[in-house]
Amino acid sequence: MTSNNFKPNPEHKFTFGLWTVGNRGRDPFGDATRPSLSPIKMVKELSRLGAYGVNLHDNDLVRIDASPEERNRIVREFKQALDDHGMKVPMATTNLFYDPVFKDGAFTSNDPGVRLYALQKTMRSMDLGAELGAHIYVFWGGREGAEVDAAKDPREALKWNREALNFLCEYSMACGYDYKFALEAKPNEPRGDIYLPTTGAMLGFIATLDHAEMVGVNPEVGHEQMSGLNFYHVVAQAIEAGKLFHIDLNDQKGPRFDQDLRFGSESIKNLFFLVRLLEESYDGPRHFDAHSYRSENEEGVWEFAAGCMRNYLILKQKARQFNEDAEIQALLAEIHSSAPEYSEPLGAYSRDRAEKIKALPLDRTELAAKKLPYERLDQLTVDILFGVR
Ligand code: GLT
Ligand code: MN
Ligand code: MN
Repeated sequence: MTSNNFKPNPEHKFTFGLWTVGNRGRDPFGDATRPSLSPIKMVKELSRLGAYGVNLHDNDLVRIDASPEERNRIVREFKQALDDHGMKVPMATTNLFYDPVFKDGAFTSNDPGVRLYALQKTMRSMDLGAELGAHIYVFWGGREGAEVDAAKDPREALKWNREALNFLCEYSMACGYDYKFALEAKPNEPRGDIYLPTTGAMLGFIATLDHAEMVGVNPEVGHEQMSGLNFYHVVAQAIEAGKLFHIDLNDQKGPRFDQDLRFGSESIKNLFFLVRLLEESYDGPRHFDAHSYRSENEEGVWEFAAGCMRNYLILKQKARQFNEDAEIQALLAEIHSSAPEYSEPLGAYSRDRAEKIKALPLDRTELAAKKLPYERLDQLTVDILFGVR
């Protein structure tokens, strides 16, 4: 199989954050290892590689202290670059974590002045995203957490967070922006603990919002793995709930600090099932929220970006192979088979149905004796992933 089989094009809807390919390799222990790239250059290079678009925080494009004139000039030039290279901005978000003002939270800061500033910054950033054509708005509350639980009541923090999101849903509708909000969870880092630490917690919280229908989730591979969770299961639940509004694809070496590694570089089997699931039941952008190793120069950054897309397309091809494999399909049919009298759907409760179930001659020894050839099934999956089948 030649590499041409895995050539990305805009129909694949691959997107990258400006902060991802723009990552300069800084970490808490070391400074930048590569020079900064302009947003226009990133648009150009990503388009050349076959991406569909770029996503951004307000300050990835417009620095926090920019004058209105400067802001307008930057936006005009950026829009021109998007047009020139046929690139979209499907998602926008707010940087509510970098500036010192957010040192103890944005929407959940103890200080009402900071909470208002966070709201003001978000509304302005939503204006910017709408101007660039975004319809998905991500909320990653990196500073919405605590180290010192004596200082903040988490119930208060949740209420403040809810009030802010309710307000912003109304703002979006009043402006005719047509945004879908996507909430992104992370268990910790940069805070000792971040509130609403998993996508499951986010789903519970969303149900308490005034406009729950406008709000879904933006799960990130590494963030759920930091909590020791199975990302495939996380995403399946979000899809089943009709709440997968966006996705952050990357990779991670186990439950440690957030690594944002190249998609498909580590968790190959789990991401294989993920891609198979996304291809079956998710239509939105495939966004890579990852960055190149700190040891790379600019050339390595484009290698990294191409690698994310390539790995996705390889896994997509493997998913097709899995679905078309006669032996695998026969095994699945065997695994899912059961006596016809037990195969009708459970259906809604009725007294009659309950009585019938209670009277069934279910023999647990017979049920337990059913053969489950999972070893063979899993080995065939591994053979496919290893490329020997
Ligand atoms: C930041 C974070 C990501 C979020 C981005 C959106 S910013 O890089 O690590 O996981 O998705 O705010
Ligand atoms: Mn993310
Ligand atoms: Mn991350």
